[in-house]
Amino acid sequence: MQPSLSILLPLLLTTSAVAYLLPSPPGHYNVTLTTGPLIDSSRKNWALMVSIFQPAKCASTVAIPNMPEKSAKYQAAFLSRAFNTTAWDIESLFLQAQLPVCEGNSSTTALVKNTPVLIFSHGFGGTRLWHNVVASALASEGFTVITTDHPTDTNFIEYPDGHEIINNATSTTPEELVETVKTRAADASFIIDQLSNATAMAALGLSPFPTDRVAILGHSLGGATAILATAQDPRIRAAINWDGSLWNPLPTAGISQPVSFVASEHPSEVTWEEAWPRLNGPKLWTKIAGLIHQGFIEVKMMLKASGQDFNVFPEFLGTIDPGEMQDILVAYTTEWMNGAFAEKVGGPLLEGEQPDRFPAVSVVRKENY
Ligand SMILES: *[C@@H]1O[C@H](CO)[C@@H](O)[C@H](O)[C@H]1NC(C)=O
Ligand SMILES: *[C@@H]1O[C@H](CO)[C@@H](O)[C@H](O)[C@H]1NC(C)=O
Ligand SMILES: *[C@@H]1O[C@H](CO)[C@@H](O)[C@H](O)[C@H]1NC(C)=O
Ligand SMILES: *[C@@H]1O[C@H](CO)[C@@H](O)[C@H](O)[C@H]1NC(C)=O
Ligand SMILES: CC(=O)N[C@H]1CO[C@H](CO)[C@@H](O)[C@@H]1O
Repeated sequence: MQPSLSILLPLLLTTSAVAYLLPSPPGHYNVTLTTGPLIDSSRKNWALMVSIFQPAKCASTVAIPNMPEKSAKYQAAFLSRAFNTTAWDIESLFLQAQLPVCEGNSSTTALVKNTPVLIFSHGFGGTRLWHNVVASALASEGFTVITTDHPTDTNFIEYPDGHEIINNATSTTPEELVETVKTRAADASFIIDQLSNATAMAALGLSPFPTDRVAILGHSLGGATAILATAQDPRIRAAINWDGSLWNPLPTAGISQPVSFVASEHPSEVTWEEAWPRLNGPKLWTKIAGLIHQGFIEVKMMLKASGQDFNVFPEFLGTIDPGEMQDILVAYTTEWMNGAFAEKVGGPLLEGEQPDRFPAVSVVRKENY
């Protein structure tokens, strides 16, 4: 049942005016964050804004804005429209969120070298900035996590030179989505090209990354992007799709890399059923109770971190505790990547031998490992 607005409003206004800290990454490492553009001159200077989360050991962390101010304001207005409410003080929620990171340039910060890489692709009309906390959590497990915008459809992109891209599309056709996913998959392959390019990395103040252990993860259309990119680019060694319908046909020969599908509570996914026989490697299809499609966006995590009731709007955000959701996503993603890179997908969690660890997770299908 939807809480009445008169109850909600005073609660939110009293608690959200001060800056608050998002959760520290839970893994073995602290995390540094580098943001900047990667520019593809072969595609008319197509410019991807990326956030690169790297595992590190550091003496102290600093709290930085979770999003630049203009982005925070845009996302707040965007989600107020999407959720059809003005009752929520979502602008303060977004503006006041702080992310704990190591100072990347500090002499007391030691980056972990030669880490595997995970590329993250957001949903249609979303932004990479909706997924900072989970990206940071995954990085703390020992991965370099790169979240990217896609100029095809990211709702708002703020570049360091001050220019912006606004994509305000509210609807699209299946044919357009097929083309969008193709461009997004090319974005992922371009990022992998750039990772080993010392010039491109130096422009971000980074050293090149090894690209022999790269995986891709995405939410919604980003999940479809992950699957197409994996079908096309053999450098990608594992794919994880968070609740994304597939729009593009898979190659007849299928996909050989390990593929994991993570479903929200919505009814059985027809395009996944069709794709399943073409997944030739280890494959796992899980479902998370209490999670709905938009629930992967970190709004509930922000509500919880700022001390507010996070069970507002269950119809938009689901009922699962955001901390529990993140623990599930991080554990399964970490195990899936480590198994893929070791060419030995398995272990108690992925074998379904730890049913009590995450009771919200059920295995729908599992094969080839
Ligand atoms: C948005 O909310 C208003 C008032 O609560 C309602 O009248 C309207 O139908 C809603 N619009 C949509 C698209 O749900
Ligand atoms: C470290 O980087 C931050 C921003 O990333 C900058 O404000 C600060 O001046 C830098 N410190 C040094 C010592 O370079
Ligand atoms: C985006 O679309 C919404 C509703 O369709 C409109 O209210 C809003 O002003 C638009 N924003 C921009 C920046 O064009
Ligand atoms: C490396 O990146 C730079 C800067 O983006 C670009 O000019 C150059 O063509 C790239 N080199 C290769 C081999 O892709
Ligand atoms: C695992 C790790 O390095 N944790 C450190 C992260 O940073 C804080 C300081 O802000 C340390 O207290 C932790 O030990």
